[in-house]
Amino acid sequence: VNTIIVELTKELAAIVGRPNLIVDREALMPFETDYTRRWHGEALLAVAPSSTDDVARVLSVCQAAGVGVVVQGGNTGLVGGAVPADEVVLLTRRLDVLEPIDSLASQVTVGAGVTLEAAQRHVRADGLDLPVDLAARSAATIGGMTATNAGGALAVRYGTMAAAVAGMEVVLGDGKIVSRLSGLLKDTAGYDLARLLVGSEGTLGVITRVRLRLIRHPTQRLVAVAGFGSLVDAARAALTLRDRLGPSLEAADYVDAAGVRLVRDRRRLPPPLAVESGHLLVIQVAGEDVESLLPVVSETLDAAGVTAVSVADDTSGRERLWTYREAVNESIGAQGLVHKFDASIPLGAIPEFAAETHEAVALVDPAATVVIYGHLADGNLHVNVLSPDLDHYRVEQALGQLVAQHNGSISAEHGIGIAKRDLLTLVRSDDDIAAMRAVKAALDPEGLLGRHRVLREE
Ligand code: 2HG
Ligand code: ZN
Repeated sequence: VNTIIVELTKELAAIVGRPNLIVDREALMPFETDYTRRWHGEALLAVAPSSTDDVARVLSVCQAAGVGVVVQGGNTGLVGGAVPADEVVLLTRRLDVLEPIDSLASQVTVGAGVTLEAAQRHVRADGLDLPVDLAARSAATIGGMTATNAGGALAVRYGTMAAAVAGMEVVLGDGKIVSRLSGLLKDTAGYDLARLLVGSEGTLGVITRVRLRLIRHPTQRLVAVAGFGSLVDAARAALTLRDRLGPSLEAADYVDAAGVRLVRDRRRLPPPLAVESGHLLVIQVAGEDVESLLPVVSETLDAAGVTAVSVADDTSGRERLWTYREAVNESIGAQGLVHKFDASIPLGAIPEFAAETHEAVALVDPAATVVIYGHLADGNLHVNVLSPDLDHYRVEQALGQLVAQHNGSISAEHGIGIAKRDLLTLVRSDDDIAAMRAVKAALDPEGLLGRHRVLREE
C-alpha cells in the first residue's frame, strides 16, 4: 500500500500541486468519519482539484493505479456515502467558483464545492434566492446536494435539487467530460446524461459545476410555530395550509416533544410556546403581502385544534423559531450514537406510520428513545432512535418493513450510501436494480467511483 501511496502522491501532486494533497494520517482524520460518527474508514490520501479538467486527470491517475475514489463535499451526509474505505478522497472544496448571475434566465452556475450558504449569499445580493434550503447550509455543498438530490424544508413548494438543477458539468467514471451548462429550458438533443448524476451519490461520476434555477427572494417571509395535541392534528393543519395557501406555503415541518426537549437542553432555550405541546408544526409563509394571509393561517390552525402559536416576521425571530426544528439533528448527535432513518411516507399514512414506528422500536429495544421530525407537508419523516446499546440491524429491518408496507420509500432525501444498501430490494424490483447496475457499468466501467455505495458490488 505504501508504494502505491508514494506513487499516487507523486502523480497527483503533478496535477494539483503538493499543497492540495493531504497524506498525513492525522490531517486525514476529519475526512474519515461522518457527522454522526457512526461511519468510519481509511483514506489513502485526499486530493483537492480545482477544475473539471483536473478532476478528469485525477480520475485517470486513480484508474491507472486501480484505486477507488470517493467524492466528499461538506461531509454532512448521514448514510456513510462520503466516508472512504481505503480509497482516495476527492475533495470538491477548490471547485468554488461563483459565476455571475444570469438575470435574464434567472440562473447561476457555481462550482460543486460552493457551500449552500455561500451560494445563498451570492444570489441574495441580487434579490434572488435558491429554491432549496437545509439546516446544514454552512457546510453542505451544492455538488453534494445535487449528488444526493437533497430536499430540505422548501421541497413542498419548490421541489428537491432535481427541480433546482438547470444544468451540470460532470466527469463520468470513465473520465469523459459531459458539459450541459447552457441552462436552456428546452433541450431534447438526446439523453439528458448529466441529469443521471442527480441522486447518484458519487457512484456514476463527479459533479464539478452546477447551474441552478433561482427564485425571486420573497419580499416578506413569516414563520409560525404551532402546537398540537396529536400528529393527526398537526398533519391535518399542514396539508390544509398547503391546499389553502398554495404557492405561499414554503414549508411545514414537524418536530415531536422528544425532539423539542433535546434542542432546548442543548441550546438552553425556553419553551417555544406558552402552552406545552406534544407536537410542533413550523410553517413558513412567503409572498408580497403575507399579512393578508394571516386570517387563513389562523382559521386553519384553529380548525385543526391548535393549542398555541408563536409568530415571527423578522430575520432573527424567524431563525429563533426554526431552531426548534433545525437543531434537532445536532442535539441528537450530542447524545451519542443514533440510528437515523429517513423515510418518505404517503401523506395519508403519516400518523399511523409514526405510531407503528414507536411500537416497532419498543419491540426491538424497550429502552430506546424515538424522536420523529421532518418535512411533514411533503411526507418526509426523520426517525431517529437513541439507545445506549442499539441493535442497528434489527431497528433498520423493522423500520424498512414498515415503510414498505405503507408504500413509502426507505430514503426520502438522505440517500442510500452504505447505510441502506440492503434495504433497496424492499422498494425497488429486481429489474429496476438490474437497470441501475447497467447504468453504473456503462458510466463507471472500472467500478472506480463510490464502490459499494448504493449498490453492493456483485
Ligand atoms: C433535517 O431535516 C436533516 O434536519 C437531518 O435532514 C435529519 O437528523 C436527521 O435525521
Ligand atoms: Zn431533512
